[in-house]
This record gives sequence, C-alpha cells and structure tokens, in this order.
Amino acid sequence: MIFQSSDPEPNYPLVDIYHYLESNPFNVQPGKTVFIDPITEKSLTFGQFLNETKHFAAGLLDSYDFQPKDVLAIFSYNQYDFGVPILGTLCAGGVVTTVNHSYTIDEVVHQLKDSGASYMVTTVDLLPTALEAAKICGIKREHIFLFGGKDEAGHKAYQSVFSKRLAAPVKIDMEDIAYLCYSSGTTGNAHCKSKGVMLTHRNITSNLVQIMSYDAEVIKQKDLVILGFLPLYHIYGLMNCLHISLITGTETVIMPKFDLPSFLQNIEKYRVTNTFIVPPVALALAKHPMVLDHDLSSLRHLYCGAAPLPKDLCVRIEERLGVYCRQGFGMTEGSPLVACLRPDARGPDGSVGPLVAGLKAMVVDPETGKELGVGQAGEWLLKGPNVMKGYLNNIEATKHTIREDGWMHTGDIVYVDEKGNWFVVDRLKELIKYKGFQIPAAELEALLITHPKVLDAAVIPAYDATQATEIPRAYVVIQEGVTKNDELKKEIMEFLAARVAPHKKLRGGVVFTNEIPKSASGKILRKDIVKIDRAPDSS
Ligand code: 4UV
Repeated sequence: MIFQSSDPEPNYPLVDIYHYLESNPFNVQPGKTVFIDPITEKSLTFGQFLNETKHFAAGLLDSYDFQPKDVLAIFSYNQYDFGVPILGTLCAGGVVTTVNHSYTIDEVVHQLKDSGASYMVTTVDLLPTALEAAKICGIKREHIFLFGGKDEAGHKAYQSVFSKRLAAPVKIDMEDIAYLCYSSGTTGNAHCKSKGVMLTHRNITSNLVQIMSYDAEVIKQKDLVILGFLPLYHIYGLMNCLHISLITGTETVIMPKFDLPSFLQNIEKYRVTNTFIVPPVALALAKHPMVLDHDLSSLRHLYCGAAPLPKDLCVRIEERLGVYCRQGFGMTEGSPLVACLRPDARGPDGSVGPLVAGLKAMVVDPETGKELGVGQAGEWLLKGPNVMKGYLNNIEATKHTIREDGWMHTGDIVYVDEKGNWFVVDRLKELIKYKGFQIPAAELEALLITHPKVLDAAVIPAYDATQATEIPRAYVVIQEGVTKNDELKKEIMEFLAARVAPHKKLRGGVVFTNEIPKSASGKILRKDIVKIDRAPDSS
C-alpha cells in the first residue's frame, strides 16, 4: 500500500539553489535584515547576502582556479554569515560539504578525503585541526579561508576572496550535487565510517518547497523571527535556519551554539516567534525552572525533530508557554524533511505528523519485504524528489539503501494511522542519536576492539530520561586474565573519548560481558543486548 500526503503536489523549482534564491519567490526587500549575530550584533540584509555570495563566487572563479564541481568544506561553528561562502560556492557551480566542528583530526580527514574537498572555510580557533587535516588531505594552505572578517594567522578572511566583479551565472544541472552531508545511513559497518550523502540541487529545492508548502500559513506571516541555534553543518539547521530564512527573508538570530541561558535571553530580547529544537531542549522548556524567569510570550511556533520526542513534553510545554510543540521527522538522506505536524494540528500524541506533499511512503516487513497497511509497524520506505541521489563513492551502500525501483530504506520502524499521521516506534539501523547528533554504533565498536584489553565489543543505545536523549553504552568482552573493575571501565571510556568527537563519548558507560551475541553470519545482535540491558534486573 502506497501512502501520500493529501496536500497537492507542490510546483518544484526548475532552477538550481542559487538561482532559485535569486529569483526571490517571496519578494523579499533587499534591505530586509535576514541574519543577526546576537553577540556582536552584526547583521546581513537579503541584498547584502546576495551581493556578497556573488563576489565570493567570482573571486573563487577568477583568482583561485576554482572549477565547477570543486568541493569546499565548511568547518566551523555557527556564524551569522555562515551561508555566504556556502551559497557563493554553489553559485560558482561548486559543491559544499559541512563538517562537524567538534570532530577530531581523524574524523575531519575522513570527510575531507572522502568528499574530495580542495577548499575550506574555518575559524582561527579551529585552524590547528583544520591545517593538520588539510595537510594530510593535500588541501593547499592558500585555499583555507577564515570566518571572522579579517585576515589572520597567514590566512585570508573569506571576504578577501571577493572579486570586484559579480559572478556571471555558471550552468548548473538540477542533478548536480549541491551538498555532501555526512551520515552513517542504514548500513553502518566498521569499514565504512560516515558516508557522503549526495544531495542534488533538485533534492534541496524540492524539499524547500515541500517545507514551505506544509507551513505556508506560517511563512506568510511577515513578522516572524527565528532563533537558530541548531548546528548549521547539520541538515536540520542548514535547511530550516539558513535556507528557509533566506528564501522567505525571515529575520534569523544565529547563536554560535546552544546554551539555555542565552537561548532564553535571545527569545526575550529579539521577540523570537519560531524556533527549531531537539528533545533535550524540549525537556528544558517543559521542566527547567530558569524558563519561568523569562518572557517567552513572543514564541508562536515550536518545531522539534532529529530524535524521538517523549509524548508528555508537548503537553507540559503548552501548559507552561502556551505554544504547541510540533514534532517533525527528517533525515539527511531525505534532504531532510519527511513528515511534520501541520500548524493547525494538535496531532495525536507522539506523532511526527503527515508526510510532506509530493513524497510517497510504504511500510514493509523488514524480514520479508511484504507491504503492510494502516496500523502495522514495519520499515519506512520513501520515494520522491527529495530522496538523495545516493552515497558518494559507495555503490554498495547506495544499492543497499535505494532499491532499483527508487524506494529508499529509512532504517526506521514506523506505522501510520487512518488519518495519515505517522509514528516512529523503533530504529532498525545501528544508529544512536545523542541530542539529535548521529553516533554510528559500528564506528565505536571498531575503535573499542583496538584497545589492547578488549576482545570484542558491541555498542547499544541506552536512554537518559534526565536529558531526554539516547546515549551510547558499550558491552565489552575483556581479554582473559585482565581484572575487570571500575578502573578498567574508566580506562576504556577515556580511550574512546580520546579518539572521537565529544558527542560520541560512552555516556552510557561500559558493561562487562562474556560474549557478544552474533548471528550465524557474524552480525552483532544488538537488539538482543538491548533486551538484556533493559531487563529490570540488569545492573
Ligand atoms: O540524518 P539525521 O541526522 O537527520 C535528522 C534530521 C532531522 C530533522 C528534523 C525535523 C526537521 O524539520 C528537519 O528539517 C530535519 O535528524 O538523522 C536521521 C534519523 O534521525 C531519527 C531517525 O532515526 C532518522 O532516520 N529521527 C529524526 N527525527 C526523528 C527521528 C523523530 N522525530 N523521531 C524519531 N526519530
């Protein structure tokens, strides 16, 4: 059975991302402020933004031998002008890969090498990691530019790349790749770290209009102010706090990163109407006493996604703030939005809402592949213009994820009710989400077994209700003769922490076990370990 939205199929743009923006479908005035830095109070208007992107594009093409399809990496925490080098690169016919700023050198190297990046924009404080990674990957020093507005430490500010001329349009095909965002996908394994999700100009522009059509009533409101704290390197922030803001000309306050006091102060100071959150922030809004010390009466639209939202939090937030928190579901491979509760809906509790318009879905039995119907839980398969092109340089993973008939496996277990509201009940893929950030279990396992005292390891999602998030917990088999005690657990946790980005730390701790359950083909049976882990008498 094929499900789809009852909303009409949107009119998808026929031009690439940059030219769609330049066509100004919302008739945004050039003087309209779009991005604000709440710390320095620097800002960019719509007109300035477009102008600067064109100067950056021309500079790359004129002075840096930049060729269409060259890849520029953004390795930075949020900046109010984060989008300028991004849209500039797209305007020059290039590809952008956004890198998590908390990555270790090895993690950065993996992404730079895999994506084939030959240019980078970073910040002065991230330069040591950026330079070391760039050297390993052969990126020229003079191709590394800085955010921050000034030439420093021997590197040019990206503004110093600007050419006096404005870039002339470069021919861009809708099937050309715009973004390479990294995701563990449905097929995490030890040999394959995160994979480059190829998102084309068609994917992104289609999802933009899909998002804007489900939220058309909201977007029409001219007095909206968005507070953007989500990392802009992640597709959830990139689309909602950068692209949608730009297209609609919505004033957006860009925080460098999340912290609760600044988040609340910014809502109050800028009279924020819309913000996009993740479940741990929903928990804070529902329960933290500090929230009551602030005037949050300007808030009108709250969206939550990237991980399951505990049902009771929406109710508590509405009681406290008078705003209904709408859950949505996205995934990098879906460009990203798949489903979201509509502005006028209270939703059934726990639902991620109806599909976005123009996207088709099926639910299939993960064992047999048999199509299932309303109310039956199975794997969610998706087909539509926002479904990724595939994984870069990885035909095997692409084939495993996108069937020949175009249906994409999400690796999520869901069901749909009679009204077309979707519910996520479990995850088939071996992905753990810490506060919305991806942690591929297999990547941690591969590192753990390099510890000299660890014979075998499996990493599973545990749940920390005090933070409303999954956390990774390792089950490890220790070499014979080694004493198993708390010291050793600490040693293993520290060993891993030294090798991964902070969000991947073993916050769920280490559990000693005698054996890791495996299938006949050697696949770790994580679900069996999860069952043991969640049993009432497990310690
Ligand atoms: O690839 P990724 O890291 O992508 C995301 C994107 C999230 C969103 C959410 C709302 C939006 O409006 C939007 O534009 C983007 O997280 O991780 C994808 C996986 O995260 C889980 C699920 O396992 C996906 O395959 N996930 C995402 N949203 C939810 C969720 C949710 N609401 N409930 C449960 N799991």
